Amino acid sequence: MGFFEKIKAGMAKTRAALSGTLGSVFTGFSEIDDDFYDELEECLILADLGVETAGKAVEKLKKTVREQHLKQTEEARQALREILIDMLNVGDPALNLGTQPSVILVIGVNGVGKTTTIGKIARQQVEAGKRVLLVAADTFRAAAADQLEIWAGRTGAELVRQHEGADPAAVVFDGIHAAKARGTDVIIIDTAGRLHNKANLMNELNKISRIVERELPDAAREVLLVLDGTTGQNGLIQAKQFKEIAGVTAIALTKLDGTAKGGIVIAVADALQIPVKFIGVGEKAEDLMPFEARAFVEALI
Ligand SMILES: Nc1nc2c(ncn2[C@@H]2O[C@H](COP(=O)(O)OP(=O)(O)OP(=O)(O)O)[C@@H](O)[C@H]2O)c(=O)[nH]1
Ligand SMILES: [Mg+2]
Repeated sequence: MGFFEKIKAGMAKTRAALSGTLGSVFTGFSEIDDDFYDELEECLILADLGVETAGKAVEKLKKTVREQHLKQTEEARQALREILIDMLNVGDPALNLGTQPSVILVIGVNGVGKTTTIGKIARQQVEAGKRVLLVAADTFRAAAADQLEIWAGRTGAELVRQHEGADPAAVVFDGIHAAKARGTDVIIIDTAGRLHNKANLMNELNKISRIVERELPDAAREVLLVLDGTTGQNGLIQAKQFKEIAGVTAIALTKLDGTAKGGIVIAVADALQIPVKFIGVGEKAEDLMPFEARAFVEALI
């Protein structure tokens, strides 16, 4: 399956929902008038762009229609595509892995798909010829490290883990030293999503960040926030909190295969101004796609 087909298949539920609603807006109205804009905005909100982002997109469309004297709704469809692509382009969509080693710190609340996403990224990096080390800094549950170990075995990545309840920052310290000794290219750190409270989580993430900074001051670093695409606007609230406490540099949206509300990708990029770098479209190792704004929007609209 090609890249475009894969996005289309992964986003099938969103596409089905949108082709019904958006399709009837673009074909049902013969001219671009207020009713057209109202209906369009409603469709975008339903697809989970959110009130704010949908409103912004429609305002931009009105401006383009005015400036370019567009008359046909089909022309408006083309213009909307370009507007949404533009709204998604908020930074470099590629991972910054320019140093050896480089570090990806993966964060997010429990169950969103952090560990699975790490396994999928490991697979891509190993396939690209990189030496990858997974660090099990989710020491909250023993099963978390076991799950990461399975992914390491499956993808050909290496693993550093300790016992349940170990200090996550100490595991990261171990991982970095192992990476330096072994000539690792990419270190990927798994963290706990479930902690007693927000202050606790913040302390732990801070501590891990400080260790990385101290031990690898010149390394390229990504702080990848994983969000469950099916949680919609709630995920967005979570994301804003993480952005505040953890200096997020990149976002992965998972489980888009399971939702008709894939427009959340646009809402997240627009609201946070942080690039979406991956989308998850299934549970298997190959079901993670590097994000490409144009292919994404063209698959949707
Ligand atoms: N359909 C689908 N399922 C996914 C996707 N990504 C992850 N999952 C599933 O979501 C569930 C949770 O994934 P995990 O990777 O364990 O999530 P986590 O964030 O590490 O969870 P904790 O370690 O408990 O915080 C698993 O059943 C995964 O298979 C995706 O893109 N699509
Ligand atoms: Mg996990």
